[in-house]
Amino acid sequence: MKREWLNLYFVMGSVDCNGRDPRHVLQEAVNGGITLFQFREKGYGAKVGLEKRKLARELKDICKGHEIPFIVNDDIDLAIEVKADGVHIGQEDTLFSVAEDRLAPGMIIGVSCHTVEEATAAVNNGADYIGVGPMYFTTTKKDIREVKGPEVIREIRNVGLTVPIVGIGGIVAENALDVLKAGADGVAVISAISKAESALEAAKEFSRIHNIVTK
Ligand code: TZP
Ligand code: ICP
Ligand code: MG
Repeated sequence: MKREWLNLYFVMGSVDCNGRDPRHVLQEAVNGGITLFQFREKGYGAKVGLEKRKLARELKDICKGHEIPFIVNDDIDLAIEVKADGVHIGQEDTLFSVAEDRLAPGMIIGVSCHTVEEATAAVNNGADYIGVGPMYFTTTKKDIREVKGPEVIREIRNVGLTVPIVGIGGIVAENALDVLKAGADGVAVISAISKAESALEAAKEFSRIHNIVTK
């Protein structure tokens, strides 16, 4: 996978969009410059079964025209069915080895990590990238671990791990630069884009911030 795909990673499901059409929100985010998308259909009121699959296909089609890889959160069956570009798994989700066995060769596997130990294990397993968080407090995910801030990413870099990393959790335009400066390749964001008055403007602002570190 390309490290640059992590520059601005938008994660979203229908319940994250303040009642707006998730297809519209994703299209705006795409126009605003997101570089990767994860379909995370979770929480109270989330779609299941056929409805979830239909939405996954529609969102994947939006990404396709813009060369934005489409990642599915946790649901390996769905990822295979819609021919997603990869999956994202948490520490409590499907085992890495099980996901790897079931997915087509070349599919991206991202893993949520909270500590240097988990990051080391994920790299040894062959993770393509890791998501580290929660960077800051968030109400988007109900079962979050302890908030440790960007320092965890610095620790992971300090033990010599070069794996592609995104920070996640409570990231907004005002703190994104701290996450990048700690050694992240990019930021993963839900509400700061999905619930923004304009997902387009929000995504543009995050892209602008990422450009500060690459220039
Ligand atoms: N994993 C750790 S924090 C989080 C996930 C999925 C939620 C991030 O959402 P937000 O709205 O960007 O804080
Ligand atoms: N990191 C990423 C990138 N996605 C997630 N869903 C998560 C951590 C929990
Ligand atoms: Mg980057």
